[in-house]
Amino acid sequence: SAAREGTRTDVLVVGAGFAGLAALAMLHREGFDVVGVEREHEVGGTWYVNRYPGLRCDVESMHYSYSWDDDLQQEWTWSERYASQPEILSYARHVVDRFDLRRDIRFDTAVTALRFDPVHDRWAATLSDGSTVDAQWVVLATGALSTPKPIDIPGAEEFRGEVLHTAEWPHEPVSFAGKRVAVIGTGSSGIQVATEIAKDAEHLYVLQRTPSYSMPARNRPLTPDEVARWKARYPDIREAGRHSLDGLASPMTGKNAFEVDEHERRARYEEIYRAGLPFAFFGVFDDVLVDDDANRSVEEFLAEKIRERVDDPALAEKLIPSGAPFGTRRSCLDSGYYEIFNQRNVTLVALRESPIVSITPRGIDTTRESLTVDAIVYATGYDAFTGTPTAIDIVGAEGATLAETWADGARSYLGLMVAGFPNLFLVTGPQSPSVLSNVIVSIEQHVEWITRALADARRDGVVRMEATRDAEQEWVDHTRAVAESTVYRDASSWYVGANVAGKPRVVLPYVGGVGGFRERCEEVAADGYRGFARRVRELA
Ligand code: NA7
Repeated sequence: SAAREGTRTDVLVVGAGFAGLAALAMLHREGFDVVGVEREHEVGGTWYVNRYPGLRCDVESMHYSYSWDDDLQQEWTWSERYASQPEILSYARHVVDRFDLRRDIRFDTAVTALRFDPVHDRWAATLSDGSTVDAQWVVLATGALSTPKPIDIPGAEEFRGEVLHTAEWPHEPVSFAGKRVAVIGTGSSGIQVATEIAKDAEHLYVLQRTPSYSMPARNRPLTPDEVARWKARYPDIREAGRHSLDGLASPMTGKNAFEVDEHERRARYEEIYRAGLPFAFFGVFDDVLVDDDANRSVEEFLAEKIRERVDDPALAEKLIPSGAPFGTRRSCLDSGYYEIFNQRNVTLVALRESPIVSITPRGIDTTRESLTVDAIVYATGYDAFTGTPTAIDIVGAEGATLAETWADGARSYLGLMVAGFPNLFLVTGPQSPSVLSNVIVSIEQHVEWITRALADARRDGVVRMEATRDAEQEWVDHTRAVAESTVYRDASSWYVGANVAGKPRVVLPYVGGVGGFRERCEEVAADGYRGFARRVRELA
């Protein structure tokens, strides 16, 4: 509409997922004028577009929720230990309504271009409906896993049956009863969706290139008592999470794996496994993510568990990961995944032994066989961290696009800003802990920091803020050094961009933990935003 053309605002927030909603709410509370833009029809981000059967979060629901408003956390009640997608989406809707954020958001609208105007120190945004927004600040709350990786299998467009992607699931229910189905991919999405499809499909082929470690979620309804106990301790639980390695404050022994005897080591692993807490393996011993032998002790434990769950020993071996250290590929939570391979209607297709040659009109040809299927479900993952921001035509202060700036690998200062792109903030950006933590804790920390930076800028008359090249380089070097000192040096997953052809290898998440990262961010802010150039408005 005409009224919308040329909107002027303090802050443009791109995306209305969990990061965008937090940004809208906190900036609002701080008195900023905010415009939110969301390409989908509803809030929720990944929890809106991902709606495949079996989808659950791998962080416990009591942790996977905002902590910045005590009334909110006290009044909302999760029904299950690990929330399903519909319940997480209801929570996002509840938040948007409770804080009256909906009227600030333009739905079904994408930001297609962002141009920085160095004369006025403002961003000009072009939206997909042709309108424009002129904003002093931009917050890219576009998610770390929000652009599916392009389908890179020859012949994919030839297939005449039903085609589904876990990240673009239809709104109408999909029935697999009586169908022959192929699921391609065995990351979190593939494992969850295959487990559900195995219940109805006439036949399910699980096409596995790289196996993941998975463990039972032990999901169950939460009892009113345990919810009440948890809520009573919420302030302490949240505070502990904020200063921990993983945002969850999973218990840590403070010892190295081989400082304890085998009996005790196993007992610890059993405890974590029985509790269904995948993140707890990372810090149970100080050296699990650092020392190869310590790491292998977790792998051996989990491999044994897989062997216990699969009847056919030869098949079990194919389902056990090898090659990349535990933790360098996302470990998964499942609700009966390995057991589906004991069913007669499920076949594992090990692509390491027989790679896909091409997709055909009727199915999938591997080097060994032709599979005829009615439906193909792609669970092939994302162009993580960089896919969504580089799809927007963003031109910074010196005329370079963000895509050009990141051509040799994504870089940022503290995951928050990119040198050359003043007044543009990222949430869960590259080199922030984000996906290696309870992402809600990371989101809150980033958004709180950004909100305070903007409030301080307003107070100080700062109109332009940007990361210096030196500070950015130092942070990139630091994050690389931290990664090199851990098993992440041997990662070959989307954590390092290895899943997308031609993507430069950079350790994308900061592996040093959320607590240390928070401290660093606090220090920087307290030290006059060290490493950021802040320019004060010139008075005429
Ligand atoms: P992931 O974890 O990236 O998994 C994608 C899977 O798809 C993985 O097993 C890939 O195997 C497989 N894949 C990708 N392309 C192909 C081709 N061409 N052929 C065969 N197999 C392929 O994505 P998810 O959606 O499961 O999970 C993403 C995150 O969302 C997850 O970590 C949670 O944080 C939530 P590969 O490893 O490349 O051999």
